[in-house]
Formats: sequence, C-alpha cells, structure tokens
Amino acid sequence: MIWCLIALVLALDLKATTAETFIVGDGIEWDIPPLGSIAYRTWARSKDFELGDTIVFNWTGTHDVAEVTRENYDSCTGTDAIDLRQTSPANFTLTTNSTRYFICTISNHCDLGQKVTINMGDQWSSASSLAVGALSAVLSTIAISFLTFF
Ligand SMILES: *[C@@H]1O[C@H](CO)[C@@H](O)[C@H](O)[C@H]1NC(C)=O
Ligand SMILES: *[C@@H]1O[C@H](CO)[C@@H](O)[C@H](O)[C@H]1NC(C)=O
Ligand SMILES: *[C@@H]1O[C@H](CO)[C@@H](O)[C@H](O)[C@H]1NC(C)=O
Ligand SMILES: [Cu+2]
Repeated sequence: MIWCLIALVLALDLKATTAETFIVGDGIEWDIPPLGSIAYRTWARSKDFELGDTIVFNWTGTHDVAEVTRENYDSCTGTDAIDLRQTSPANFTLTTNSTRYFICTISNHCDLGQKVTINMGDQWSSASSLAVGALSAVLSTIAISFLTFF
C-alpha cells in the first residue's frame, strides 16, 4: 500500500518535471502541409508544451525555419527574423514563458501554411500541471503520514 503511494507520487513528480522533445508536425515533419496551416495548428493544439521542452524542426528538401514576431508571422515576413536556422534538424528549447512563432522563409511556403505557433500560456496545460502538482503534494503528505504512523 505504502509503496504503491510512493510509486504514484514519484510518477506524478516525473510527469510534472521531465522535459520532453517534440518533432514539429510528427509524421509530416516540417514541410508545406497538404491542406494548409490547419495541419500545424492542429498539431500544436494536441501538445502540452512546458518550460524546458524542446521542439525539433526536421526537414528534407528546400526549407528553413525562422523564429519571428507575431506581426511577421501573420504577414509571413521572413526578413528580420529573431533566429534563422538553415540546417535540419533545428532544435529550439522552450525557455521562456511566452508564445513563439515560427515560419519557413523559402518562397511562399509560409503562405501555403508552413508556419506554427507554440503556445506556452495554454490555460489547459497550466491548469493540468497545477492539478498534477497539487495531487502529488496531497499524496506526498498522505505517504509521509503513513511512514510516521507505522
Ligand atoms: C529527420 O528526418 C529524417 C528523414 O525523414 C529521419 O531519417 C530522421 O530520423 C529524422 N530525425 C528526427 C530527429 O526525427
Ligand atoms: C536535436 O534533436 C534531435 C532529436 O532529439 C537530436 O537527435 C539532435 O541531436 C538534436 N540536435 C542538436 C544540435 O541538439
Ligand atoms: C506565464 O505567463 C502567463 C501569462 O502572462 C502567466 O499568467 C503565468 O503565471 C506565467 N507562468 C510562469 C510559470 O511564469
Ligand atoms: Cu519551406
């Protein structure tokens, strides 16, 4: 019983703190998506990005990846990039608690949907890590009470 609780606490703490690596686009990787920008929008929404995670842009063929401002993201402006990477894979670690914008600057790829928003301030993900943290604190307390009791 007590060991089950301790194992559960450790598992929850691990889930709350382990940095993850995400391949942008999963199977389609970094390319002009067949149905436009919805592909990367859907991909990003399905992920729970946390501080310390790494996103990897992996591509073959003629592409690049630029981190840009929100304005340049919306208008697909590749000049004036915050950070331009021209070799694959390009890894970005999510070290700031802010929304980040990435586009491909080659030809009209961005207009065709090769752009992705990484949203860290996601309400669901903050709520869920808070919930995991609270649950794990409660369980730790229970586990410690058991240990002192027996
Ligand atoms: C990147 O893509 C290449 C070719 O599809 C593949 O061989 C490689 O394993 C991929 N790298 C990562 C980190 O996914
Ligand atoms: C980028 O991430 C991929 C996948 O985790 C890894 O294989 C590769 O070594 C990393 N490259 C750099 C320069 O960190
Ligand atoms: C991240 O930013 C959001 C919005 O600015 C803020 O509400 C939240 O407390 C911040 N979280 C951390 C861990 O800094
Ligand atoms: Cu491209």
